[in-house]
Amino acid sequence: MIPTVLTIAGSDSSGAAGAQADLKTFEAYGVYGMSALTLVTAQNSVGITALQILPVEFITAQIDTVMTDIGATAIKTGMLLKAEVIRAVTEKLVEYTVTKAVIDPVLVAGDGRKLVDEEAESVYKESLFPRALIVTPNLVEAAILSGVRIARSGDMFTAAQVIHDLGPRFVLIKGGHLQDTPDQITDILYDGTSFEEFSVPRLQQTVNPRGIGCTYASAIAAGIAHGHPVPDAVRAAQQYVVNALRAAADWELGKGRGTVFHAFRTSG
Ligand code: PXL
Repeated sequence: MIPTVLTIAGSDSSGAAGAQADLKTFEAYGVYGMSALTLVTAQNSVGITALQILPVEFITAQIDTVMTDIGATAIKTGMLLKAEVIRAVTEKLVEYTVTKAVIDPVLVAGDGRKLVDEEAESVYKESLFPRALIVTPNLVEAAILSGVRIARSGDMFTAAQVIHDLGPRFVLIKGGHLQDTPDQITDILYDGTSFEEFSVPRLQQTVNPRGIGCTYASAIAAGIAHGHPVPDAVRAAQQYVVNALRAAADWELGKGRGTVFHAFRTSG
């Protein structure tokens, strides 16, 4: 049987981030991808010009309709934005006894601007995180969620411990925004007992590309759906993102920021 993965995320009309990035990643990973959209953006390589949040009943209707028929080996969440949506998604994870949930806590936009209010932050921490197999904050999100100021790599360990105490089985903090290692990026994974570090070279040619957070979390979800242990899925996903970035390094799509080529594995 082919593993099935459901993303609960926003739509990016430009195909770089959100549900589009997730579905492309699932396809590249050889899993069957499905989507429950939380919001729709009018977006291009330069930015978002309009955003429409879908009613919570419509979001849960999408989840119910696929879960009661096809089901999902794993679930990944992206932009949920509103407390009531995060609450509803939590209820669905419980209702369908989802054990493989990858929660990408999208709290800030690519430019670091905060997207969610304090209530949404609390619901993430108190309700959704305890149901997560893994949460995948970037550095800015990890600082918000833990209250730890992250100035150097050592601070990532402290933040990971604080976030792990909220209840997820694994915490992955992505170190890409940390500038103390100019030539490499180190992400850290914590399971409540030990830390594992995953390092890759920092690619210089890619200026602030779009969709890598979504792609990374989706690749982890796909790896987990294939039955791989979380640390193996993280290592493979990190390498997948690097390869997908390299494959799109000389693309000229639009006037703004770059993206990744999800299907590099299958391209000729
Ligand atoms: O990368 C975060 C993200 C997630 N989901 C959607 C987005 C973005 C960033 O622009 O548009 C729909």
